Amino acid sequence: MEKLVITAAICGAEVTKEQNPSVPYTVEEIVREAKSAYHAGASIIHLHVREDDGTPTQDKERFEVCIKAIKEACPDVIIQPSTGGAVGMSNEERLQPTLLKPEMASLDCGTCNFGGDDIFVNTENTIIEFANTMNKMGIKPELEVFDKGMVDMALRLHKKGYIKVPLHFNFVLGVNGGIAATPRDLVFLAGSIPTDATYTVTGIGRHQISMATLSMVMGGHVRVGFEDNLYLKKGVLAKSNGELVEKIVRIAEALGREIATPEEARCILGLS
Ligand code: KMH
Ligand code: ZN
Repeated sequence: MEKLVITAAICGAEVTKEQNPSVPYTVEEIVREAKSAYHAGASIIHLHVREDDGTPTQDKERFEVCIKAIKEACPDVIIQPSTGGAVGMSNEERLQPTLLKPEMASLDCGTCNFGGDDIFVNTENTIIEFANTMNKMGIKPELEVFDKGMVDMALRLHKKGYIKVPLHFNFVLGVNGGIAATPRDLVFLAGSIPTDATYTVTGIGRHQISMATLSMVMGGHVRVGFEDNLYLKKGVLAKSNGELVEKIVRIAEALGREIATPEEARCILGLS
């Protein structure tokens, strides 16, 4: 089986230090968390950034400073800024990190409820605008899928020429408003994409490790980290993103799945 690409979503836009004191806000904290994940075996950092007080931001300068600092600490890691940002941000705000021409960026493939009164809005025209921007900047999109219709949207926009091969999906299961984190639903999603596409699996909250394990068995890749889950196990907060990556690496070893280096991840994902 292909080597395992581990993505660490170290920060997110929603989780707070009140929930887990290790959630990073400052540049130093973001670098600390990226480093811990990288040294544990992550080859991709899915990156959101915050103001020092924790407010989520898509500010270009803040991304620039964080990316530079992460690259100094983890020279070969793949950095994948979010273009999802936080619920309620404008498209222009969300697109700012693409100006830095990162290797990859997230491309959210549809609108969904996002818990409580929140709606994460990604209209068809928004997705096309974001895809066009990434094409222009030479950025590989990771196709974020929160529900099955988003796979169909991505495939339709691929057919129309907006999204280029090789396709790489991230199946996010367990958001309040998205597809449930069940084996049946993951098998359904994985069976709905072309056989030459790659995919990563993100299980939300308590589903993080079980969904990741299932993906490893199925031949998919995995994402872990504070953005999606704050606990190492029931009732025990993770001290770092690295601890979550270490747990995945132990399971991968038990399953006989080798871990991809960033260079190997570039090859698997078709990054130049
Ligand atoms: N924070 C969520 C509203 C992405 O990074 O592209 C959106 C999100 C997805 O996290
Ligand atoms: Zn994100």
